Amino acid sequence: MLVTVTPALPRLQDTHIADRFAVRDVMIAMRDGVRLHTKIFTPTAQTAPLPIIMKRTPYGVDGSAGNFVSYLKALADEGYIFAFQDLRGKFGSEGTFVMQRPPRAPGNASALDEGTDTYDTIEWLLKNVPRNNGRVGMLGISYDGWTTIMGALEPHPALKAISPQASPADMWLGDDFHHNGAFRLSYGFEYAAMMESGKDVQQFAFDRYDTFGWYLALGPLSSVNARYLHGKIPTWNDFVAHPDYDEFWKRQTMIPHIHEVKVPTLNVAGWWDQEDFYGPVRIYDALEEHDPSHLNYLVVGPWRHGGWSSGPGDRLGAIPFDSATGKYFRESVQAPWFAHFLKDKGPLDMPEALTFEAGSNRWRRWDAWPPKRNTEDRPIYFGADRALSFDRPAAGGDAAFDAYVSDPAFPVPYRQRPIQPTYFPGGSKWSTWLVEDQRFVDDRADVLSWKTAPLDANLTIAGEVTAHLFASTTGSDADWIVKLIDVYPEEHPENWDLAGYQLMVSNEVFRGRYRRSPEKPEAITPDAILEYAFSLHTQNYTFLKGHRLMVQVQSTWFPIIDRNPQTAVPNIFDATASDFRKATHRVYRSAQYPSHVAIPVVVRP
Ligand code: PG9
Repeated sequence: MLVTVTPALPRLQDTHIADRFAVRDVMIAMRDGVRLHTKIFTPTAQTAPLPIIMKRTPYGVDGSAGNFVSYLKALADEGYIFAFQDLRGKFGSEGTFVMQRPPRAPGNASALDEGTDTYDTIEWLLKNVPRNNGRVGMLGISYDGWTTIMGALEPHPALKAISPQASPADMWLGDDFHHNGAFRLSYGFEYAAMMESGKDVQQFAFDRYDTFGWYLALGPLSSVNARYLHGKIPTWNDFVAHPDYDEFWKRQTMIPHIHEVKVPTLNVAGWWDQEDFYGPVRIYDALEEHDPSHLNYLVVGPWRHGGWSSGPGDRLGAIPFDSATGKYFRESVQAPWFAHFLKDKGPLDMPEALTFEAGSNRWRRWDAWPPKRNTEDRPIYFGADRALSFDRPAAGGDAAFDAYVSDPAFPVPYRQRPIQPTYFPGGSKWSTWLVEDQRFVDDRADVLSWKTAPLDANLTIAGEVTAHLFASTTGSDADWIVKLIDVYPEEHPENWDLAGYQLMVSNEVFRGRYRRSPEKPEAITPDAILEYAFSLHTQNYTFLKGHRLMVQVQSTWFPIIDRNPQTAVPNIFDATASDFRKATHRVYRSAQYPSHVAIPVVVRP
């Protein structure tokens, strides 16, 4: 069933590279003798010693010259030596690939991890690459961002600046593979198969273009190994063996290893990152707890996963941003930041946190993220007649609610069908699904929406958005998905494509069985009204005058999230078809059970 096709990630043209760089392919021996394939680009025009910028990737370095066309163009124009390396077991490198190889335990000096491979590589580069100036920087997006932060936990002394971009931090709590314990089925399945079917990357061969029906026909998750993977994909087997937040997932995250900002760090995230938004902000937060010298920075733009690496970034899907945010990042943020720390160029004009405020479409500079001043947490309450307002419900107990039947046999699609395979070579809407118009599900009986009146003034939020649901189910487990939405006015002559548009601003899923503990799932008592409080992450956004705020609640988001059987079973990966049952879900909106979303309103601009 698995076939090799073109690599999953797009390759850019290798234009003019031969004229600018001398390119060397080398095999660099690590401390255990395993050799890693590394491509080194040395600028031919510069004779002065230069810093080295390094990127370590599981996606193959043969097309890496494409980086100079856009992502690393401004850096290449500034002048650096570049080194791109295949991780252990991938493409030209020897050894065994381990998905998110955990950092070694403190004090275990004989163990290997991505940090030791980074250290050994830097040691070799300093000795063997002519005309280097003894300083190294590291950067990368997503997996390559993760190798960047892993390389800085016990850094080589020559590592002087890093930019982990869209790096996952915790694969169970909030990044690619799970969110709050809810399994990211389509991503987890397709990514594991892609990375672990061979040394290269291989797309799973679906028998259809719209995978929604494929995942539905799969039935219970046990069919994956029974019918397709046959126990051969280690990461899939790990998903099955570790449904809860156990030591396996806790060993993988680098957060407990962060006790100090050892290297100046530029953290980068995208507000509409469909893969890793939790990670980069979590890493920033963890470093920020130990940053007396102010070496830790954050940039968040209006981007999809890695959207800052190419193109102007003046829009995402249908949403315009009025300026070239990606180009601005590459030329006016990333390049000067590295030049400051690797070439002593300065002064550095960079605030603690730089965020793009979509809606008002401007960059904002903050002295803390989330801001500590000038914002107020304000609850917006769900009310009768699907109204949403700042007024807390005055009356009612358990009689004021809205209800829907959640049926695992008829799940809500997370994006408009057809749902192409995630990294479909023929093009996939995966990368922009978070900005899709939510009207495509708004009229479903199993999606509840509440909305405000049109705003009479702009309303800006900056900071963390949280959901507080008071809800019950007739089943014994349930997923709760909460979406905060900007509803554009029906009258929108400046851009009719956006008239009435429902743009998701914040969102998250919570798997009910983990309400008390991520480690120990518990059945939900049928019909009990319970509070589910969870973060919808930070955001900086302006809801413009005339727009409305909307909140949608639903219990399926398929197939990005696997179907909750709605019956408590010990391990959902072992659930059988008969465990999947319809349930009636109630969302309460009364004085006693005031479901709401708390938003951080900027009270002084
Ligand atoms: N989101 C991808 C990933 C990173 C790390 C582990 C698993 C997946 C990526 O884009 O690299």
